[in-house]
Amino acid sequence: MSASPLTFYDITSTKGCMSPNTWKARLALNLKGIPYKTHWLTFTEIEPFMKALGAKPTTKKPAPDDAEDWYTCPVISIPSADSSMPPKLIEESDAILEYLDAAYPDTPKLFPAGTRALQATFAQFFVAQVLMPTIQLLLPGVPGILDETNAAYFAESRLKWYGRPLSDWSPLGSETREVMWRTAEEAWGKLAGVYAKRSDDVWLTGAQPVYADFVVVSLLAFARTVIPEEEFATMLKWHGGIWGRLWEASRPFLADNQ
Ligand SMILES: N[C@@H](CCC(=O)N[C@@H](CS)C(=O)NCC(=O)O)C(=O)O
Repeated sequence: MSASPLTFYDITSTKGCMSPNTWKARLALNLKGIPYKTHWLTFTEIEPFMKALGAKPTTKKPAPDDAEDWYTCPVISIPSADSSMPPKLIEESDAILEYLDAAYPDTPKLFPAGTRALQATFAQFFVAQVLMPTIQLLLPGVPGILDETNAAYFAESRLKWYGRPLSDWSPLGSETREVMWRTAEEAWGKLAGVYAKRSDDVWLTGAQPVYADFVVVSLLAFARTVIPEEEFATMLKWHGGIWGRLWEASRPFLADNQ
């Protein structure tokens, strides 16, 4: 491990950190109190920048661009103790969290011993049952927090990949959006049922948040940046205010000014 701070590559917006995947890694760095400095990139800067840095793509782009590599954030760069050696790069949010647990063993654990498989199962449940019914309310808000070039990139790429203009997905004030919110509330209700089984007041496994909690909090953090304030406030009141309490407990880890 090197003494100089690591560099955290994140996506910029008018609301600061916005991406749920970069939030997950940032929440982990903040929880662990690891010094880092953020290098902000716009969406259109990511691919050329990551290629020049020597970072690996994390996946292929969605169809019809699925022959092309997809360079994404977050990525972290850890300076080598020997300054003549290149920094170590870690791409992909889950890989970053696993690395941080291993490289900083004296900090709070995101994967306490024996929980990795169960937490992976939780994450799969969350994506299928909670994120999927919520995401169509969130993604249309992304262009509104980007500059003109990046708003156009985001809207055009998503139209190509998902087949419909983002502006048609869930227009503000529409009946469609109302119905989607009711479906999302039910989906988050299933998650509230899971959280109801924990013994601690807030986090899933005890006094500290773990990976699975940050999977949830990172989607809330994304939602806060891309939906109207009133909608976010309503989410926090659902299911007896459980998400509001989770959000409040997350505040110490939500800074994005490092
Ligand atoms: N599995 C990856 C996914 C990362 C990802 O999809 N990042 C998005 C932001 S949420 C991105 O960088 N997108 C670039 C683009 O849309 O061109 C991870 O967890 O890090």
